[in-house]
Amino acid sequence: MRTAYTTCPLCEATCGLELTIEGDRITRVRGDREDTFSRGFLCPKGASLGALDADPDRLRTPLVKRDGEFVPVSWDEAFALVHERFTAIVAEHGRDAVAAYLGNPNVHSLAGGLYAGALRKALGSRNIFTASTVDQMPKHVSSGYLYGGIFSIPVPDIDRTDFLLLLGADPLSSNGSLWTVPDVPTRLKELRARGGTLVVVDPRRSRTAATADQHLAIRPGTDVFLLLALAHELFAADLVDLGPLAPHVVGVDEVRALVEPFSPEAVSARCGIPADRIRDLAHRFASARRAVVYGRIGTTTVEFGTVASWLVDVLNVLTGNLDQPGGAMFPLPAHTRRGSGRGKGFTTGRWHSRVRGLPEVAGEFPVVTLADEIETPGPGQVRALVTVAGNPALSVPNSARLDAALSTLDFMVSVDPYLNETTRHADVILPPPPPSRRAHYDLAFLSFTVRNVVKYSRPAVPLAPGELDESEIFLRLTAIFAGLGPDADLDALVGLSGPSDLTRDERLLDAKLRSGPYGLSVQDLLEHPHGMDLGALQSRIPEILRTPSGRIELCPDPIAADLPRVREALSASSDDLVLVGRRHLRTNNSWMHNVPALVKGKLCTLLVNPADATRLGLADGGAAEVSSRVGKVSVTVEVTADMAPGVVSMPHGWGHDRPGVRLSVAREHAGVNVNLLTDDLALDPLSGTAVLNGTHVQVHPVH
Ligand SMILES: Nc1nc2c(c(=O)[nH]1)N[C@H]1C(S)=C(S)[C@@H](COP(=O)(O)OP(=O)(O)OC[C@H]3O[C@@H](n4cnc5c(=O)[nH]c(N)nc54)[C@H](O)[C@@H]3O)O[C@H]1N2
Ligand SMILES: Nc1nc2c(c(=O)[nH]1)N[C@H]1C(S)=C(S)[C@@H](COP(=O)(O)OP(=O)(O)OC[C@H]3O[C@@H](n4cnc5c(=O)[nH]c(N)nc54)[C@H](O)[C@@H]3O)O[C@H]1N2
Ligand code: SF4
Ligand SMILES: [Mo]
Repeated sequence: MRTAYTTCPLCEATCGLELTIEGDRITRVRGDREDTFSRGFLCPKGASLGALDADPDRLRTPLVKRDGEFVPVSWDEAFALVHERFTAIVAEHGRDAVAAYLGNPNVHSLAGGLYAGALRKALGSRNIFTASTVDQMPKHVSSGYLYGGIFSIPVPDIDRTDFLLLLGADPLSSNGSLWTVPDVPTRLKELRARGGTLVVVDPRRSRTAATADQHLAIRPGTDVFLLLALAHELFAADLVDLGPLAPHVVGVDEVRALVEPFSPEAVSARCGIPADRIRDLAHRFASARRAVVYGRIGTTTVEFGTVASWLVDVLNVLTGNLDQPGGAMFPLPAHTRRGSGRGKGFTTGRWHSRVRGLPEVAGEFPVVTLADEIETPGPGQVRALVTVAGNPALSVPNSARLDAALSTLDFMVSVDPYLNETTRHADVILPPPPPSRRAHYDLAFLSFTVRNVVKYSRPAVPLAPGELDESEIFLRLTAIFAGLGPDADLDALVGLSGPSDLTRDERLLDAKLRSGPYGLSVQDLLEHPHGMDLGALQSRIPEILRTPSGRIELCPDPIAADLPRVREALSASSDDLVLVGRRHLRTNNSWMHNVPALVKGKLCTLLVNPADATRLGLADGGAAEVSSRVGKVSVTVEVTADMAPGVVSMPHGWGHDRPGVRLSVAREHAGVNVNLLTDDLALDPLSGTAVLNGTHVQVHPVH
């Protein structure tokens, strides 16, 4: 029996875990009380890491489909088949015929962080898709325009703020996103204890909204109008004060002109929030000593996701709260370099998708058009697909269509530990080892931490015979795609030579750390198993900027050009019933429903306001048929006053009853796939991001 320290890879909070290991098994998980950042916090998902690790349904060897049946094969056989089929398809149809879809867990693994870029590059295909376009791409685009870098996303300095305005986020359920904030419950309590204010804007009285000083039940998809009106009021009441940021910002007058038409009175009916409340919120926000606005899923996966994401930062800038303690700040991760304060800036649309002509954004296409590219014949048609850590058959709008399209592919390879709704379509499945058997360093989330921190852990348990580290899987695929074959020298592939005490991944990480702002090494990190605290966040403007002007470009042309569309939508009717999403503390998108402790109770239900339930004839616990332009589902109703009238809510990631899925627990708690209802034609044009909140639906009782 021994103890090992690691970081939880299951969500963005990056909690430190203390694992008890017996033999090769995790027998106990506790929050690491000595962790410099998470201070012992643990949620039910982290607590179930042992069960997840030992899940009997987890694949332990590669699988190859022969005559419709999956059979276990050796790694060499599996890679040889990928090599043969990939080479043949590229020779006949060209590189764009092979698409890739990279899913969410890639940002939680060192392998994904180190090698996903190389894999994309080696594929040489324009048909690159990721979960970003069903998630945070609007924030990347707005940061790209404002600051010149898509990863320059400021986070609320929660520990020092006096006023936190959250829109479309439920961190008490999600534990934070684009905001690495372990133990958010305590941090929110501390905010309130020091006299600070929490305001939550959400059509549902979420867990977070229920603890707030004020909850504004906004009409879905209309945060853009609320944010415009807040900016309007700041200008109208002369509350704009950029403070020390002033010399670093251009475009303030242009923003003033853009927001001019959107007075609180003009937007009030559309948002469902009285004008005096909007005005009052603007004044309280502006007068707080240190204040910050933050928006997440409810502001990104919506019709005006990029404009809303931009406005979040605009409000922080206009009130002098960007880059200031207690405001929205840019972390300085140990593995990155300081910037020069100037750069090339950001553009989209360097190329366009074949079928719908959608612009490339950050090197990828919107995943809502993946089915089009598979279904539509002609040069460049997608005939093969690589998925890594993704479950698009459940996570993408109009997923019935995508699911059907996946079954028509000539070849599909999936890197995934499960035979699930997506990987059942694969010809080859390459399973990575369980969490206890991998090294961990958060290349992605250390850019979003509420303090500058760093931590690295080696695998708690060595690889079992027959297991292959995910880094090795990535690199062998990369070598195949690069034309070097399945047996290429992987060290040479990443530019390493000679012996070392460190692993390949550690050597690459070590180089980044040594040239980073703190001059650290992997050895330093190994000596600090509970992490290193590198201090409170510091101001980074102008060094972090990479815009051509060397300033924050507050009024980017592409965003200004989208404002007429916003203005037009202001007068749209808002009487229809609309559907939004939600998350539960015990879920993780589509893939943790196979852990018995996590699927207890009612999770996949349709939340309906009591007045709507009466009007529609729906009974609590009864069944409802929900239909939209693209599909129809039957789901259990949960009547609750937490839901605003005119809005219904369903979580995503469910629907595990598909044939061939090898998830014995999840099958028993299958739930219903909400993305059978969301629309693949609805997207935010600036970022290509799907509209997952605000889908028009009809709801009828099923008797
Ligand atoms: N427990 C758990 N944690 C997770 C995940 C999970 O599946 N489960 N997933 C992880 C991932 S991938 C992500 S991206 C993050 C997301 O992190 P969050 O954004 O915090 O996620 P949600 O809990 O879905 O909160 C979104 C809230 O937006 C509200 N909402 C819906 N539409 C609108 C709207 O139009 N306007 C406004 N203002 N609000 C709206 C919903 O009611 C919901 O309460 O969570 C991560 N953490
Ligand atoms: N309607 C609606 N749809 C949504 C959302 C919503 O709010 N509403 N949220 C969207 C968001 S924010 C996101 S991020 C996406 C997520 O969408 P995806 O990334 O497509 O899907 P996940 O459900 O995260 O599934 C992750 C997959 O990775 C596998 N996996 C888990 N760990 C590992 C690992 O270590 N290595 C590898 N190789 N594979 C692993 C799992 O088995 C699973 O197949 O869903 C989106 N879809
Ligand atoms: S909050 Fe996130 S990181 Fe922390 S234990 Fe839970 S799932 Fe893991
Ligand atoms: Mo996400």
